[in-house]
Amino acid sequence: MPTLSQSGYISTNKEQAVVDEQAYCALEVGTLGERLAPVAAVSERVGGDPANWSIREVGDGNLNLVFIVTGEMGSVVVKQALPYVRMVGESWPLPLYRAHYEYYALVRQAKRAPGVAPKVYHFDKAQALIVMEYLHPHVILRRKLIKGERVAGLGKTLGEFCARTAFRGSELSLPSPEKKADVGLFSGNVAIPAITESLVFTDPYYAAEMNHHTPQLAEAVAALRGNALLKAKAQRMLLKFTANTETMLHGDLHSGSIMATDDSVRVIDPEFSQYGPMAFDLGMAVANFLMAYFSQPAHRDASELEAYQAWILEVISECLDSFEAEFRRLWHTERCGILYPRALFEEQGHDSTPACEALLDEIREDALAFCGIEMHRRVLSLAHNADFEEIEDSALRARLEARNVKMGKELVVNASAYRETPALLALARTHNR
Ligand code: SR1
Ligand code: MG
Repeated sequence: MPTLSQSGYISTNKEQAVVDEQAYCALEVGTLGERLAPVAAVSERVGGDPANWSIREVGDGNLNLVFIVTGEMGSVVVKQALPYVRMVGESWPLPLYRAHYEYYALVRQAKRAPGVAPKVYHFDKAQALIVMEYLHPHVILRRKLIKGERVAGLGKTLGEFCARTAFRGSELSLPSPEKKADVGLFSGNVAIPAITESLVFTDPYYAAEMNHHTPQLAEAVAALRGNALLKAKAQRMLLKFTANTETMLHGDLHSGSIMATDDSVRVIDPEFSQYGPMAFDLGMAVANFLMAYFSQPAHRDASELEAYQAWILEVISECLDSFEAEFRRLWHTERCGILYPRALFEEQGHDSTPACEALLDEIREDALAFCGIEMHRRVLSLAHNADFEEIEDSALRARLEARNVKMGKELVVNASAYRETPALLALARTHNR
């Protein structure tokens, strides 16, 4: 399959590998200090003698190397793409150019939703390497949700982040030439969207080669895969995902892409960024909260379970509500692109509020359908999430996963019925019984 090479020319995968291999060299703990000492962005922040730097590889994601480098003055994170999928190995090559898109996305997120993404200190295209802010004492949100820890402002921060990036990355706000140029730029990222297109939208719905699921879930899986209406709706959502370049997405907004303390929330890891539908990130985030919710009976004592699950539902509600509140605010204060221009509405004495509400209805409905699909893929396709995966008792795991799978199905085929948040939360409670 042709891909865009680092030089910007279309090439075959084979040529890509040759180009990359000439300059690229994967970092190692033993040599990282020596290699990055000449980079001022690193040495000035870390400080002291590079020979004394403490260097740890902490990457626990599916794709990349991630190092924390600490010296006398401070710490930085160094993230480097590998030329293959880390969780699978060298048998699944993956172009290094994905690091460019992660860098482009981080820069845009910093402008569109300030203060949420990590600050970028240095980018090395040939090495597919980004040096960025060390978030401390933040930990991966998924770990906190499994432990039963609360994060103040979680739903609000995420809802606002999704609204700001959705609105300000679209032609509701961006000058049209700038937005179209950006769509062109990001369209060079072929390999990463291809992962989402298959692992998220397609593989869960048939016996794809890399799939796996808990054996006792077989009946629920068969029901899902036998549902042609569901498969058609999932493919309709895939068509929207591939063809609708409304805004720049984070593209992988699960609870492993969020870091938090008790009261601070940051969004990391936008390497799956692409231009796509405004509803996508919101739907992914809500799906990951719902999966945390359904998995709780395996992680909590009865004494804490009800209250903690109720808190997760509050987070979902806050996330959806603050998305809409922030989107409405931006609609009225920052709508300066070619879409829904004031010349057609306010300047003609027409209130544009109904147009905004109709758009929000569509976004909510699409978000819930994307949400249901994400709930399916995380228990049926290749990359499962720890919320369920760490449940050792496979019978219990299957029971909880089945709740998740069934609610996901309802959201995909009947999303419009859950437009109002109370209806969505009631559906979750019903499946949780
Ligand atoms: C082969 S990559 C598997 C998954 O990891 C990433 O975080 C994405 O969610 C992707 O679908
Ligand atoms: Mg990731």
